[in-house]
Amino acid sequence: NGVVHLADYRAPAWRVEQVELEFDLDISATRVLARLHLRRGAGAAQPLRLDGAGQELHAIRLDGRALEPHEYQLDAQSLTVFAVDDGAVLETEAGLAPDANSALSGLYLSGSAGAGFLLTQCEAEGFRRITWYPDRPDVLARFRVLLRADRQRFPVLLANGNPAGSGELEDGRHWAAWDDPHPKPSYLFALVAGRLEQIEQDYTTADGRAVKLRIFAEADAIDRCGYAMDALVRAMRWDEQRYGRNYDLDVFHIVATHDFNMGAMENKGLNIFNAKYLLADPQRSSDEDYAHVEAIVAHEYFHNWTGNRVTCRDWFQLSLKEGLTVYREQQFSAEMNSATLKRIEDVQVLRRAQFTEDAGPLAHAVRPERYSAIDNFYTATVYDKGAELVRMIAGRLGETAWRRGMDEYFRRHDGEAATVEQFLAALGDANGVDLSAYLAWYAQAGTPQLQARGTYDAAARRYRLDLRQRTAPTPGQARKQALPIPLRVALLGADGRALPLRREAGAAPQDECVVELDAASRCFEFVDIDAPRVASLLRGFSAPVQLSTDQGADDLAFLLRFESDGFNRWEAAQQLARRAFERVLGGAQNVPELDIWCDTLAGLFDDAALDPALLAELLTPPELNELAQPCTPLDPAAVFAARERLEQALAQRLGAALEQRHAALLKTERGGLDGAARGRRRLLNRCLRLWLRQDPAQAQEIAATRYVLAASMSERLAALAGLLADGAESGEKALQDFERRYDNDPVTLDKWFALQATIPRPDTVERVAGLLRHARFSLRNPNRVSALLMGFAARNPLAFHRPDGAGYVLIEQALAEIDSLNPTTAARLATALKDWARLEPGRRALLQAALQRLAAGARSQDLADILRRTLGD
Ligand code: HT7
Ligand code: ZN
Repeated sequence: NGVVHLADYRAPAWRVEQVELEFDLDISATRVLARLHLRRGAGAAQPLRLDGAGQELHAIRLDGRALEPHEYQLDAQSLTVFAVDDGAVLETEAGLAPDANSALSGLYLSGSAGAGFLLTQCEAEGFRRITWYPDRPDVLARFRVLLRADRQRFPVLLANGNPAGSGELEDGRHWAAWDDPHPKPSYLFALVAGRLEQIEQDYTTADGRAVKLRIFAEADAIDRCGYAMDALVRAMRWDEQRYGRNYDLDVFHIVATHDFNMGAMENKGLNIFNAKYLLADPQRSSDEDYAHVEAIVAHEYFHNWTGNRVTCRDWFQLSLKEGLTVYREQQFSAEMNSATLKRIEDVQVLRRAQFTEDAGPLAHAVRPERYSAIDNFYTATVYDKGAELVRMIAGRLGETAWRRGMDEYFRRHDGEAATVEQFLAALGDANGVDLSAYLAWYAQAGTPQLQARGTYDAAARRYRLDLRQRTAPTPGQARKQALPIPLRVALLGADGRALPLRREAGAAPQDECVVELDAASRCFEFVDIDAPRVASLLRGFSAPVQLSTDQGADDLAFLLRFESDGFNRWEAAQQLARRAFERVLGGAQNVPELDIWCDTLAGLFDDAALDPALLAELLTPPELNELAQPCTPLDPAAVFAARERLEQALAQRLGAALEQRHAALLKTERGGLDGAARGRRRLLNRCLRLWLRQDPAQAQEIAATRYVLAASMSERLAALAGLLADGAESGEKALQDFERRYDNDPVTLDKWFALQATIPRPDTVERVAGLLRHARFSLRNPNRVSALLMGFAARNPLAFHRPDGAGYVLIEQALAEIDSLNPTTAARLATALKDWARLEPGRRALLQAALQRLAAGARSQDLADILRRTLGD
């Protein structure tokens, strides 16, 4: 049935010591010669079974002798050779058609046949679409690669490792050889061939290696690669300083493509990037784009140690490299910018993507126990919850012990394929700590609900904190166990200052304590406490849980005013907004929580000491899909209307101050890329959005001007989005202008598609249907699909869930088509339909019917897997 189980893992029966690959590259007919130097692996002698799909076998030789048909067996997914000796050399010759590869896995064409270039994507199982091979991460081999191609058409020929020669051939062809000294699994293989420009920078590692850093892109994009180079250099230094990790080849190459299934890929020495996450320039990129480029360049670079030097034993261990690398990337970004804002953003991503995943039919453990399509497990759970687990463990150890543990992990497993158990063992052993209790976090799906109750005994001067955890059942996991939950706690006094905390009399006082809940419930006591006003719990979001407390709206308002932990200050605003939202949604006319939320924010609005970026975040209630999460049955239009009432109330409460602050910010220097300028832009944009609600006529006029005179893309986008949400005439004119300006630039034009897809109006369905026919739109391109269709289905509940089901039909039809082109992209888009069962009956029936029709016709295993799990079959 194609299901792979963690419990069935067996060490490979055959290993590959070395592999030589020769490519004769051509857009429509590439030849691949593979020479595998084989070694018997674990277990009794078994035939050699290699993975392989979608290619033609032209020749097969064992130790130089052509094999007879009865000596091997070829089917659609494998090649089995029956009698192979230890140390044998197997040669195969394959034929591929890169231009016919619309799945973008294996060897494929980016761009047009006339002008595009060839490249590969092998994670997770793309290498088997290039040649027959034991395509599993625990087979590590040394790769030598020879590329041959027409010089005019393919002047640049790149592969992993160090350059090992190049030269001319007859008939205008040339060759380049590459040698990677570091044994690696096949998923890290890459080649790139085509007409590309490059920028270059010299780098010397802390241990003295001279490295050429190069970024390659097509001619019209190369002048937008400078920021990525800058981020790369900073990431390399940071990994040396924070983790003692040096780069280990003579070159480090990055290539940008417009045709890519994910964000980027960490192939050894040859990272490949979705252009969206590599290109940046002040005119065309928003602040968010810059942050993405910095984070993703760093992420892929950090994989060189967490992923490449130490890789995964099997795909169940995916979070071993992804969770750990996301955590390292988050640390890096926090240190480059504001740590508080970074933490807020990380938690926003977690709540919007992972908590919703954990609460629905696609919930799975960070280390799942089975899969039928591994590409469907590159999820928020594996990445973002995985990073939270690493953060908890790092926090549990403390900074010095964390570094000691990581050093030990690299020392033990460099050059190996490891497991989560080995990771925890290395971290624990290095510090004499047993971390095995954290394994349960990797095995158990679902977000723990943590209940906290505080009581103060004034006579005994004791504060008692009662904690209780519970995790609701998830598909296939009915029973849940208690998890270790570290909780950072402070008690604030009436003046807002942290009270000295002691767990026992005579102990040294601390401003903050970490208590670890290691059972279903427990109580913790603090002694010698004087007059606590409020507890600040789960500071910095110290564990990925949903916290509920007995604190009232006044307590939250107090935290919002006085809490010194920036994250928890923001969290108090979020909780207040959430409570107001719940009352509004329940139909209440008089909502004290709403008044408290607005009044407290109004009190902070003019606080000159408050970071403008943080203020902008404080002024923003949780997103629709976060608010919608607890609602069953779910009426997306009602959720939208209730959130609108919050925004409206806040805008009215702030009144004329919005226009004034907006005007004041306009007079400041806002062009730069530094944190202060970015913060001012963030607040400027938030003020404009609220002002549009408070005084639409005047604010629309200003927004239209701001669109034209914008000092940056962030301002331009905010002005345009505001106008479009309001349905302003000037918004349509600005849209036309945007299209004209960026018609030739796919990365920027995707913003235009996404902006329209997310206009919160019912008739956006017809707009999106029209855009599907736009000359620049193509279902073959994952970025276009993500901008227009994912934007619509995942970020526009009002239009997507239109009661007549037109939004569902639109996505259903597109999905059926994408499924036959690119299964990974189809499966990802289908995850936007996962919440059907929570909808109110009318919408639920319509969406369920669309899902059932799709499931009946699904062609790919990827889409079929998502639909089957979504429908609960
Ligand atoms: N490790 C990379 C994963 C990836 C991928 C997975 C499935 C299909 C296509 C893909 N492209 C890249 C990305 C990362 O660094 O996390
Ligand atoms: Zn990664």
